[in-house]
Amino acid sequence: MKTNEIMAMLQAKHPGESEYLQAVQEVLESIEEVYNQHPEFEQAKIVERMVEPDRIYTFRVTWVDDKGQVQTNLGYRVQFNSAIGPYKGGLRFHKAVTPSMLKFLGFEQTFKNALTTLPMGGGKGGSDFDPVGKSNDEIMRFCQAFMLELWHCIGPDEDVPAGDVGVGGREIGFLDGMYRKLARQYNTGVLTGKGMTWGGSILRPEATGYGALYFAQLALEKIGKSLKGQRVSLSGFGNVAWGAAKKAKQLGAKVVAISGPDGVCEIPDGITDEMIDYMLEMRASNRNKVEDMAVKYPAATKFTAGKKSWSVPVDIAFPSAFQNELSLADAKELKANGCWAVFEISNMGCQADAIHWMQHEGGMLFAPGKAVNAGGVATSGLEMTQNAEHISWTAAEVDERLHHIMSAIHEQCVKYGTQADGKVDYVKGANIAGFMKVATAMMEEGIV
Ligand code: 2IT
Repeated sequence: MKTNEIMAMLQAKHPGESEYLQAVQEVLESIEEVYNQHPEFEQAKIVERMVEPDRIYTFRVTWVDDKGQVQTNLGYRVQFNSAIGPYKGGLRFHKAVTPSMLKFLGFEQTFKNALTTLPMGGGKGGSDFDPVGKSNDEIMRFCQAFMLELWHCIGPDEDVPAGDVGVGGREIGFLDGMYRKLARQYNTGVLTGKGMTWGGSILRPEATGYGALYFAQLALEKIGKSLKGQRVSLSGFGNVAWGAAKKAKQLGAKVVAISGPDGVCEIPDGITDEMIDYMLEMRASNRNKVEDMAVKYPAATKFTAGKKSWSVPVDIAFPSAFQNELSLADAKELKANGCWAVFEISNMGCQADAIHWMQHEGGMLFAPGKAVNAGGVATSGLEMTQNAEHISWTAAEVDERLHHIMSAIHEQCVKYGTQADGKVDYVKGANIAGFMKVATAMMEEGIV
C-alpha cells in the first residue's frame, strides 16, 4: 500500500470532499509501515475496503417552522464499518453538515470505537439543520421529521446513533420519543445519551469530557507531571467543554478560557461551578454566543470578539468544539505563550500541518481526538450494556469502567506509538491500534 496512490484514487472518486480526504490521509500515513508488514492485508485489499463506507442513507426532512413556513433540510446516516459490531456514532445538526463531514466523522469513529475495547462498529449521521435561533417546538418538530426517515435505517443490534454537535439530551429525547411511536419498541438501546428516567446511563453527558481529562492525566503521569495547578483552555461551551471543565476543575486544573463562534471568554481566576452550570443554560438557549457568560459574570471574565481560545496563555489546550478549529498559526501562538501540550477533544480539531508542527518543530505533546474523546462513545457502549441487561449501574460503577477504558486506550497508544527515543507518538499509537483491531476482524470475516 502506498498512501499517495490510495489518496489519488480517493481524490478522483470523491473530488472536493476535503474533511474526508484529510481524515483518511492522516490514518494512512500512520499505518503505512505496519500495513506493509502484512502482505495478507494487501491481498485482501483491506485499506481499499476500509476507506469507503458500507452504505450512506440520504433523505429529505420537511418540517414546519413557528411562522407556519415549510422548511426542507437534508438528513444522512453514514454506516461506515460494522466489522467489530453494530454501527455506532453520533448525529450532528449543524448548517455546514455535508456528506464529506459525516464520512470523515464515520471513518474516525470506526477506529475510535475499536480503541474503546467494546464491540462497536463506526457510523455517523446528521443534518444541515441549523439549531441556532430555533425554538424548542421547532427543534422538536425537526427531530420528529428526521426520525420519520431515520428509523428505517437503525436498530439496537444494527445501528445505534447518539448526540454530537447540535444534538444533546433534549434532541435525543425528541428523537427517541418518535422512534418509540414508530417502532413500538420501548426497551430500546436504539439511541444512547437518553434521559435518566428512560434508559439513559448516569454520567453519559459528562463522559466525553471526563474521559478526556482522565486520558490527559495518564499521559502527563507518563512524563512525571500532573494536571494539578495547570492553566488550561477549552473551546466552545457545549456538552463536551462542559464535562471537560467539570473534571479539569475536580483534578485541580484552572480553566481560564472558553469560546464560541463570536469570540473568547477569558476567566483569569479559573472557571467556577456556577459558571460551569451556566454553560448548560447557554447551550439550551440556542443563541450560540459565549459573550453571554461575560454578560452574566462581568467582574470575573473578559470577552474579546473574533478571538479564539488559542490566543490566551495556558499550559495545556483542549480543542473541544469543531474540526480544524486549531491552525498552524494558532499552534505557534500557543507555544509562544508557554503552552506545551494539546489534547484534542473535538474530532480532528487540529489541522494537519498544526499537528505535524506541534509534534516535530514545536516539540509539544499532542494526542488526537479518536483516543482523547473516546470516553463519550465508550460510555454509550456502557449504556447499551445496561439497556440489554435491563439494569442501571451507579455513578461509581460507570465512572470506574470509564476510567478503566481510558487506561486501556492509553496503554494501546503507548504499545503502538512508543518511538526509539522513548516518547509516545499518540497519533501513530491510536491509529495503528484502532486499525489493527478492525483489520484483524475484517480478515477473519472474509471478503464481504
Ligand atoms: O464523536 C463521538 O464519539 C460522539 N459524538 C459520540 C458518539 C456516541 O455514539 O456516543
